[in-house]
Amino acid sequence: MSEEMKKNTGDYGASNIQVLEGLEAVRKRPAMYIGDIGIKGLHHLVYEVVDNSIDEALAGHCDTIQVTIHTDNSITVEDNGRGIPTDLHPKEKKSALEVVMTVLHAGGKFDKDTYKVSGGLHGVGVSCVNALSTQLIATVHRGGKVYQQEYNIGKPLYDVKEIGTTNRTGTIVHFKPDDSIFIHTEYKFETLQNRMRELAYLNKGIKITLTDEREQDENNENRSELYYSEGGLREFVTFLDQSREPLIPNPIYMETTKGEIPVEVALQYNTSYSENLSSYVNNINTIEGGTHVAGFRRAITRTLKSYAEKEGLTSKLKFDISGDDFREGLTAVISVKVQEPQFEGQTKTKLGNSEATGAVDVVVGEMLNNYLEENPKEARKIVDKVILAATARHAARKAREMVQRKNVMGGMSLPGKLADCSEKDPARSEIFLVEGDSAGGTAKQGRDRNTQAIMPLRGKILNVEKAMEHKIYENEEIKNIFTALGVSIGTAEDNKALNLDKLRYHKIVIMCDADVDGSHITTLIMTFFFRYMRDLIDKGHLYIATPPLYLVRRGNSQRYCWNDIDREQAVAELGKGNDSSVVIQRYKGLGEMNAEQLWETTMNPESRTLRRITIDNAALADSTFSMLMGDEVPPRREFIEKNAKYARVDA
Ligand code: 0RA
Repeated sequence: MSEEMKKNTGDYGASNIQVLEGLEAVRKRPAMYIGDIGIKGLHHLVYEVVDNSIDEALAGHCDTIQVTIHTDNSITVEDNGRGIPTDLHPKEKKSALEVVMTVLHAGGKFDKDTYKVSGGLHGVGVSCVNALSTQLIATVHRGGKVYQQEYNIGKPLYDVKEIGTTNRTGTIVHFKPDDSIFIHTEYKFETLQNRMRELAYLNKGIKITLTDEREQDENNENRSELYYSEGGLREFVTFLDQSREPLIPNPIYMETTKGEIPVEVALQYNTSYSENLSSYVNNINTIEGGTHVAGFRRAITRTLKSYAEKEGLTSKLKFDISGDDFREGLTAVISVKVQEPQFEGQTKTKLGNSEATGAVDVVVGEMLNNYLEENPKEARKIVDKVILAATARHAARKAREMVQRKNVMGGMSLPGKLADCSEKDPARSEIFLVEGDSAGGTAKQGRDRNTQAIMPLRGKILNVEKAMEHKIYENEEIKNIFTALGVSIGTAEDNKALNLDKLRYHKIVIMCDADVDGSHITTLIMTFFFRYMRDLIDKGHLYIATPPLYLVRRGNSQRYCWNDIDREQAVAELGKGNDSSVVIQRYKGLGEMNAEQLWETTMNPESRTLRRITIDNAALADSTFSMLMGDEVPPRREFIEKNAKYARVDA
């Protein structure tokens, strides 16, 4: 403890030393508390602070939360709640505000009335944010007065002080993440936007605004968006399905509390063939599902099945309807609040509390049953779709078995189009999926044949978003991808799990032209992987190559450029003193590069940039893919360039 600290905060007792040790632990192992110290962890700080305000709102004391990104990438979160108490904390003998800000897990503990169910994934509290910030200022409006305390890496700079009077209440937390801890310190509007939007849907009635002071529009106004949902999850489902065609007019919706567990569910059927299920526990996205999801599935299957049987709609079927058939074209969001959630699974996003299964099962069962009874026309549409799914599943199984048989019996007969690498260790092998035979040819000449395999893909591969499953497995290009990668799928109806044991390459790189068609094809291929080989993405095997957009030349000097800013810089530098004779070549296709250029710019592991595809938010990725693959033709190129929600720059 420094002399200065003693001076500033007066008498230091045992509890102070514990506080410092606690915050020291956070700074020593930040990843243990906030997940990582990369872009995710950086954004996590905001979520952590916002979660406290959400709790205050859920307790019924707050309806407005404002989040601001400042020009220096510091953040302010402001709410109109009761304000964090500032009176002396009896045990700690200091202001409650200071305790909340400096003691790990101190959150709302001393307020027993607060129904604390929100909280970040790690639920670590605002003191962690404080420990990881070079500056944090907490301002509280409460009881007619304004109080303030400021901290540096979690340590108070002075005791809580009164700085004025006020006629409102609320809490304002302003913090600047410590750039000696975080690898990235630049906030992404889109990332915060996705979370704030999600929170607004999950907690109807709360107004959340997000303002970015780094970006102004033509009127010199900061970029600012309001997220507010009156309808809660039914609006969330409609949002997720915005580019799909609904099967019934409105989502089926229910909100109630069952055995102390608040349950909110909305579901809609659409004309697509994929399932899009998102689940939340205490506002946390349970990516791995868990007991609440199990309850949901059970209820859907049981209720629809008994309705269909009761109505005599299944009597002519020669095979059983399986659980999967009830889920085709189903978009649903489930949100439960659990007092003491048990999180399990690899990423701790799987709910373990067994009581959630029954609660969700009962709620969904009743809601769906009522709906079916009251809406026979819609009920019939849903059941018809289920029966169609069951019929198609039958055909798909046959088709899958065909692919499988060829893979297994053919003794690894690789596709003729594949130019394999000589390396046999998958960890050191990569495969490039290249758009078009001609670019494929160039890539074959340019590659390192020891470690790089090339597989040209002809034309547009099937749009998996629009095709039924059996069609997918009948598609030549898709069969080739399965065989080349050495990936198989279980043929048993209850086990369509991907088998990656024989995966032949640990890096799978999509390489397409840098034009509109190319990005469309990239998206098609990504969608295919997302729908049918999701595990490959989750395990980090899928990448996008980034060919340059320009070559700037003057005499013997040349420079490749990946964007317009680079290009202007290159033109300025190469043209120095003499602005003539600088030539800019725009690469539209891979085919415009020779083998050497392609190697140098796009394939050479020493100099290329690969983007790894990651899925941060499956529901959003899913609706994004649907949007991209739907009938409208949005600016796909821009979408991919902005390396949207799911692509991340990799070495
Ligand atoms: C505990 C008790 C009370 C308020 C809060 C916590 C509180 C915490 C945060 C964090 C961000 N915004 C917040 N708003 C409120 C109030 C207890 C009372 O007034 O009786």
